[in-house]
Amino acid sequence: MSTDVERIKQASRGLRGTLSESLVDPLTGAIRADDTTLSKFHGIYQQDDRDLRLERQRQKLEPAFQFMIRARVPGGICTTEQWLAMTRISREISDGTLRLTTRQAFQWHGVLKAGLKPLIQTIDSVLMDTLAACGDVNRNVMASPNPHRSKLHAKLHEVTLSLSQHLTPRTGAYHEIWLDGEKLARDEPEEEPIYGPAYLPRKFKISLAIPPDNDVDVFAQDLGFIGIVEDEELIGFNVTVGGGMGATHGDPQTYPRLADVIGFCRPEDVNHVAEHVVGVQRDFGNREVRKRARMKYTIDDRGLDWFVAELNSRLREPLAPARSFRFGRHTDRYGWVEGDDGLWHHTVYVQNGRLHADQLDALEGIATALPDVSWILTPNQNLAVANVPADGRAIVEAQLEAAGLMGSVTPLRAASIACVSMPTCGLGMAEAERYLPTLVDHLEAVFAEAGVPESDTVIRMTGCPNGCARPYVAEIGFVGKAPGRYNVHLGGDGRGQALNTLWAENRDEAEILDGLRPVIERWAAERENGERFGTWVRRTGIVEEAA
Ligand code: SRM
Ligand code: SF4
Repeated sequence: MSTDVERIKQASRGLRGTLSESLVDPLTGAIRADDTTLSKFHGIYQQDDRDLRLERQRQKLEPAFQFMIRARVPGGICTTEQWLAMTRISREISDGTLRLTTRQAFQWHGVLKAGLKPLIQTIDSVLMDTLAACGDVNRNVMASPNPHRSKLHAKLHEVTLSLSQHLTPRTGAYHEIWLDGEKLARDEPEEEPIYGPAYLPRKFKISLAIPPDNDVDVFAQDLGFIGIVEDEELIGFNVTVGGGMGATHGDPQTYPRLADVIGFCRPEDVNHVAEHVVGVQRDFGNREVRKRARMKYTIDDRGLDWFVAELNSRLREPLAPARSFRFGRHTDRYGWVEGDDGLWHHTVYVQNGRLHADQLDALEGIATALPDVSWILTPNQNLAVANVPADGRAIVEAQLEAAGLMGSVTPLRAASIACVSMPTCGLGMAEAERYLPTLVDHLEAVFAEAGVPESDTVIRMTGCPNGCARPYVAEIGFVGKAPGRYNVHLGGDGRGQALNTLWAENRDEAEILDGLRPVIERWAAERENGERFGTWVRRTGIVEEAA
C-alpha cells in the first residue's frame, strides 16, 4: 500500500494540487493539508512559531502559521544583483534574517501566506527559483567552493549548473502558480521525463567535491561526484551512491550511511549518470514506507552489486574503475586566498548561517562599491565574498568588520555548525542554532584547560536525529533528544569519511561537559602526531568503529 504522500503526488497534476486556491483563502493563514505536501516541491514549508504555540492555544487561536522558503543556489554561487534581492526579501517580507543553509541555499523564516507570491516573484526577477528546493526530487546541487583554484572551480561550476538544470522538474506548475504563467488545461498532459508522475519516493541529494576539500560531505549524499584532477585539469569524477544522514531515535531500521564509491565517469557524462541513478531510485525506491524510502535503503535492501549492475545496464557505457583520491578536511578555510587568476576570495564564519538585518545592511556596502564580486554560500553555512580585485580588499574587510564578521573566532567555533531547530522546525526536539554557541563557550574552556585551545575538532548539533547539520560525521555530534538533552556521538575523522558512534544518551549540559572533560584531557595528553580527536577516540576504543 502506498503512502498518503504518494497519493498526493500522483493526483497533483504536476505539483499543482489546489495550491492556487489555498493561497487566496482569506479565512486561514494556512494552506490546505494536501497542499502542504506539494508546496515543498515549490520550496515552501508551512510552519508555526513554536514559541507561541501554547499562548495561541490558550487564546483559542489557530497556530501562528508562517512559512519557510528555500531558494536553490547551485554550487552556492550568486551575483551581487541576486544577493541584493535575497537581502531585500529578508528586510521586506520575512523575519529580517537571512539563513545560509548546510546545502548552500538561502532560507527565509516567518513569511506570511500573503508574502509568498511577492517573495517568489522577487527571486524570479533575478533568475533564481525555489522549485525543487524541497520535496521528493533532486534538491539544490552542492559543489565545493574552491575559488582559489579558479580554472578548476569554473569547470566544476559549469558541471554543477548543467546537472542542476538537467534534474529540475519540467512542470509548468511553478510558473502558473507563482508567476501568473499561462494555465494548463485540466485534461492537458504534461511530461515529467526524468521523474514521471509520482516523482521520487523521497528527497534526493547530490554534491560535487574536489579533493582535498570535502566541505560538501560527499559521502553524506545520495549521489556524489569526486573530482579527479590531473595536471590541473578536471578529467572526471568518481561516482558515489547511497549516503544519507537521517535516522529516528530508537528505530534500528533507520540509520545514517556513508556513500560507496562505485566507479568513474567523464565530466560530459555526469548528467547521464545522475539521470540514471535517479531512474534506478525512482523505479526501485520504497514507496510503501517513507522512513525507508531514501536511496541508501534501496541499496542496502537489494545490495550494492545489484545497484551497480542495474545502473550500468542503463548507462551508454558502464562506469570505469574508480581512481584514487584523498580528502583532507570537511570544514571551511577562512580568510583571504588568491585565485590563480589573480582575484581574491574571503571566507568568513557566520554563526550557524544566520545573518541579521544590521549585518545585511553592512554587507550592502560591498555590493555598492564592488558590484562585480560574487557571493558564495559554503556547505558549512558560511559566506565567501569572491572575485575581489586586489584593490577592493580593504573595502571588503571594512564592511565585513562593520557586519561583525571579521572578529576572531576560535578554531573550535569556526568548525561548529548547528541546524535551525526551534522555534520554526516542527521536528526539533531540542534547541540547536539558539543553543550551540553557548555550549561552544563551555567547550572552548574545556579544550583550553586541557591545553589544546587551538583545537579545530568538528562539532555539529541538530535538534533531532534527522541530521540536517550532518552530525553523524562530526568528531563530536550532539543530536537532540528532548528539551535541553542530547545524544552525544563521537568519532568522525575531520574529513567526512567516517561515521561517528553513539557514546552517551540523553545528556544535559552539565552531564555533557562532565562526561567530555576527561576524554578531551586524555586525548590532549595521549594523542600521537597531532592525531585528531575523532580518530583518537576510535583508535583507543572509547567508541567502537561505526558499522
Ligand atoms: Fe533538513 C527536514 C532544515 C539540510 C535531513 N530539514 C527538514 C525540515 C524541512 C523540517 C521539516 O521537514 O519540517 C527543516 C526546516 C527547519 C527550518 O525551520 O528551517 C530542515 N535541512 C534543514 C536546513 C535548513 C538545516 C540548516 O540549518 O541549514 C538544511 C537545508 C538544506 C538545503 O538548503 O536544502 C537541511 N537536512 C539537511 C541535511 C544535510 C544535507 O543535505 O547535506 C540532511 C541530512 C542528509 C540527508 O538528507 O540524509 C537533512 N531534513 C533532513 C531529514 C531526514 C531525511 C531522512 O532521510 O530521514 C528531514 C526530515 C524528513 O525529510 O522527513 C529534514
Ligand atoms: Fe529540524 Fe531536526 Fe533538521 Fe534540525 S535536524 S532542522 S531539528 S529536522
